Amino acid sequence: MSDGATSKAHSGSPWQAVALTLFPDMFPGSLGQSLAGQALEDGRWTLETVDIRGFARDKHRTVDDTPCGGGAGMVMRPDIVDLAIRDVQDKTGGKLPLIYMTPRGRPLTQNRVRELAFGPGVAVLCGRYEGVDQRVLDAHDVEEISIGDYVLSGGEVAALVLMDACVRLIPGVMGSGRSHEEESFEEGLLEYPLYTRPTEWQGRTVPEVLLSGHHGNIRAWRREQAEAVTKDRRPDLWKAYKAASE
Ligand code: 6GU
Repeated sequence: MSDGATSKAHSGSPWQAVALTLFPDMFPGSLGQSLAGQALEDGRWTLETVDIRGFARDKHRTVDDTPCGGGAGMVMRPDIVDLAIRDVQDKTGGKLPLIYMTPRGRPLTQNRVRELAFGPGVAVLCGRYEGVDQRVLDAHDVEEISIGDYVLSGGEVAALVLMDACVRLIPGVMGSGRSHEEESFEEGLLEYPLYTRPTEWQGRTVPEVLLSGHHGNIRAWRREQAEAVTKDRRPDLWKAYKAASE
């Protein structure tokens, strides 16, 4: 592949990910492996970390303090986080959307992933402790995103999730796999079940239709299966799908 590798949307400069974190060694983590890792090596996207602790100036390099009003845990200081954000903005020309990973954020969706993947990249602030002082989030108009209704020990793993979801959409990263259009969520349905050889395994067979070679029947069967599993497991998605198809 030569030319199609770089889309117009990326206009020459590769998709850029920046993580602002107290644990830079957690990157690239899983993104250094497999297709994302190969694409990183190939220069289809870039990843930089900014160590927030590098902006602490006291001798103990303090980045947090106790919550105003009391309560458990510690809060990341606005002045330190602000310096890290300004450093990223200086280095990137301020063109990257700034995202803070937090369970308080709006839920991440494939639609938002697609928008971010086709933009210049992302700068992702990873919180530790109880979180970040709200004033620095307000001052920089930060977008707060959650990856689900459970609590992680910090934003780094969530940032890896967000970046993974984006990077796989960058042209050339997924190789010669199937188009994104037919996969889960792109149509608002969960995926149909998958089978491969052997056609009989421990007395379990592959659904006959998948071995029939009749592509119309296969498509119809997969659609039925996708609808059934979505209806059963995700009434929220099912409702939206029904509303959209009316
Ligand atoms: Cl984005 N961050 C953290 N720290 N915990 C989470 C989360 C994000 N999404 C769900 N739990």
